[in-house]
Amino acid sequence: SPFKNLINARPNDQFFDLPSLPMTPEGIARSFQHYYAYTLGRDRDCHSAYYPYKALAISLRDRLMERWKCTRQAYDNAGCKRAYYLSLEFLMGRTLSNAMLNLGITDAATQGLYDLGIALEEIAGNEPDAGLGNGGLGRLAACFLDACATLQLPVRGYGLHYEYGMFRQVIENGNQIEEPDHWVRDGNPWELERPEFTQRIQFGGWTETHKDATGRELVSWVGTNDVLAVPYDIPIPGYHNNTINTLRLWKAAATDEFDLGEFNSGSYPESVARKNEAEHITMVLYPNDASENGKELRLRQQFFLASASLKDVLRDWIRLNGRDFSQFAARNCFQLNDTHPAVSVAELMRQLMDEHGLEWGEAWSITSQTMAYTNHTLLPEALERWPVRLFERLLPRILQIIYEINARFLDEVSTRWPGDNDRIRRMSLIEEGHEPQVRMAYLAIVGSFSVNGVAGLHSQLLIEGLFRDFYELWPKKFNNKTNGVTPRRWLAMCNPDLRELINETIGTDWVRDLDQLERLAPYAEDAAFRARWDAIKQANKRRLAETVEQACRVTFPVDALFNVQVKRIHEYKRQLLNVLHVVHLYNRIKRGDTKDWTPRCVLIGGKAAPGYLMAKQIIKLVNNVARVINGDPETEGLLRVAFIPDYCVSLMEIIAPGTDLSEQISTAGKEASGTGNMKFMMNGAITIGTLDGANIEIRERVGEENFFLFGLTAAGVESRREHYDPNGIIAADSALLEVMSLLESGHFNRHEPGIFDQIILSIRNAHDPWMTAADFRSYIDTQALVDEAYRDRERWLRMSILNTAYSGYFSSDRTISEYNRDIWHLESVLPRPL
Ligand code: T68
Repeated sequence: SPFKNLINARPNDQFFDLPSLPMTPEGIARSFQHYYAYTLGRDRDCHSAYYPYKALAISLRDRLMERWKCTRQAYDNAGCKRAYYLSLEFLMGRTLSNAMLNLGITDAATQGLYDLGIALEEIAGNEPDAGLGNGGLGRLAACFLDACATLQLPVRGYGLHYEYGMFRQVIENGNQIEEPDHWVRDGNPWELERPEFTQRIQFGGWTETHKDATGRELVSWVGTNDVLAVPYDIPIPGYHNNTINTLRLWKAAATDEFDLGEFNSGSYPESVARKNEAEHITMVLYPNDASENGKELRLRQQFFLASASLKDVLRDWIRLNGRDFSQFAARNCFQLNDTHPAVSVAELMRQLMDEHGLEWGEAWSITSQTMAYTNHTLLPEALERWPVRLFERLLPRILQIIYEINARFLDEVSTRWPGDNDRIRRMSLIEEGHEPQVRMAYLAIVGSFSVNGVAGLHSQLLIEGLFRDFYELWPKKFNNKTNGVTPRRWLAMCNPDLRELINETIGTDWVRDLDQLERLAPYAEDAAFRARWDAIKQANKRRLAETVEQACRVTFPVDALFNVQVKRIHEYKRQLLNVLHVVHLYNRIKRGDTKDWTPRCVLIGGKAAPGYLMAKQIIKLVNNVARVINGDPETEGLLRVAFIPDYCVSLMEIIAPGTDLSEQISTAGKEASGTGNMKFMMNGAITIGTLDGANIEIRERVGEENFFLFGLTAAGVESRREHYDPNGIIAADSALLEVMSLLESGHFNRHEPGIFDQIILSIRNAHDPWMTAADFRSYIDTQALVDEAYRDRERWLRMSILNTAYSGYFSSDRTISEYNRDIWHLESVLPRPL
């Protein structure tokens, strides 16, 4: 595989020697002391733990800077092809520990600080998460950047510098409260402001057409309200290889032009206050993970990212190559992370034609050979459509171009299928109707040379369903790229004890060649190895139990089965099914049916979109069920339930290593891939899951005997819909009937009558799209098999070891090398010291 070549082509394992910035304990301690005292101006009287964090962060940043510059220069000198990952979200989490790991100075820094009487772990916990994403899609972008840098690929991320990231979730009386996350309030040592690369972005106005000397029609977009885009660069270090790639985040700023009329009429303060409007564009991340809200500000964000990033790339092209664009398509590629940046298709056309003088044909050939689109969902409510009217007002020139793309595209369709008007209506970029809308997914498909899904089943369902017409027209455009996660953060960094055991057993190369974990498989049969594996899992469970105790005031005994479901709260992910099982276990305890009982601790966490009422009620239900169960003396030593507030990247770093059983229980056909499933697997958790998303591939790799499968298949779900009878199912299954009766009796909402009525109705609804009742029996029977397996300690440990051993495929290095092999066609470039 080309992946192997990329790894073998990476000879400079030695870090550059930068004598003024030693990577030794003494060198790091000296930097640390210097920044603490002289840059931050703190001394021993300062008790805030934030400043030691900041002093260490700046010390590390120094050691990134020179390598960062060398990487940039190496790319420029190589004149290589480059790719750009365009995403409205990058869920980076914390940077410090990851930077230390990738720079190979974790031990030196730990020692250097220790010599000053400081514990590194205490410092690292003071870094706020960079929560510039909702969930899987945003975190995938972050894992991809890590893999690109590790594979030394010239890839730059482009995103938005939100002032407020994903809201902080607080639980009050069992309800979710959202609090703003002003993550940069105390400054961000990891970003470098680059005002010299500021771009000017247009909004509003109108278009004017005129002819040049040769009689060619030129369009200008005039009368616009412009906003400045100021870039902030964040370094992305590769693993032990001197490469530092860049994530460039754009922040909106007002121009210094004031409305003259207002200025002269004495409204100076009002005129200055108008600056706010411009700066609002990057104020806040939209917290919806699976539905479009259609807000104008969101479209502004999308265009702002597209326009600024494309201008930046074209400016760079001209700097290095002059105004000849003939080789542009051969040397650039834009990967669109879902349709959120899809307006890039029309904006690149506009810049090439209106700003750089290319003809339509040349511009289209460049655009359609450089854009590639990744789809992350099949849920219809998540598919973006923007009202034509909004485009007309906000982006009039872009709308013209979309119309022209559509006209030419529909010509192609009617040539291929003459007279098939129904097909033309279905495939049009414009959905007609009372309020005509632009279909962003179709714009992305028409404008791209590659369209991919994120797991095998998902990619298959895309071409059979949602994108079927387009697949018939262009079958070769469509491909699959099964997701992956970075083993640096999600194993080597978050599970240091396991890392050391693996290093001792199979050496250290696995960190960038994760397939090597397979060499652990034979050790599943080694009792001494299993004992060490067990001890590490126990220690990680202790750490997780402490976190749960602190956050939820619930005690998790570490010998119990730790059963975890953490992810955004959504009906299709079926946290509700998990709760039904918990209530079923509670029923069994109350009934005295506790022979051969396996003690269980159930942990659920995740955020609900603020406007998603059903998801918020599910959170409330989990909390109420937890309160009743934990407060009932009969459950002591048998069952514990907790909802952990404010699930985020840094929490997952504690949760994944301490989990025994990973819940991946979405309705089959609905979860595009899942990536949490991969993080749990890497850390030796066993999955209970449906045949959905990447679960299917996980099960294929680890073997069916090491995976707990249950539930309907995607095809089964669809064929079941017509004659789905949840009330019949409930009546015929005494376990489910008892669970429903307990819920319906108000046992979990004694003083809050009616609050769970909607949830109960949804389960009993014959049109329940998520078919919770249909999978209940299979789910609880499979959970019983889990209980049995867990009681056989040695069997469980074998399964755990094999899950880690066969998780290599789910490295984002594998995913990225496939993107590169099939879509980007980049070569690795190695930086050299100057
Ligand atoms: C997720 N999507 C998929 N969307 O649900 C998950 N959506 O199966 C997959 O593993 C992951 O993407 C990575 O491919 C999301 O996370 C969003 O967050 C989102 C955000 C804004 C608008 C729509």
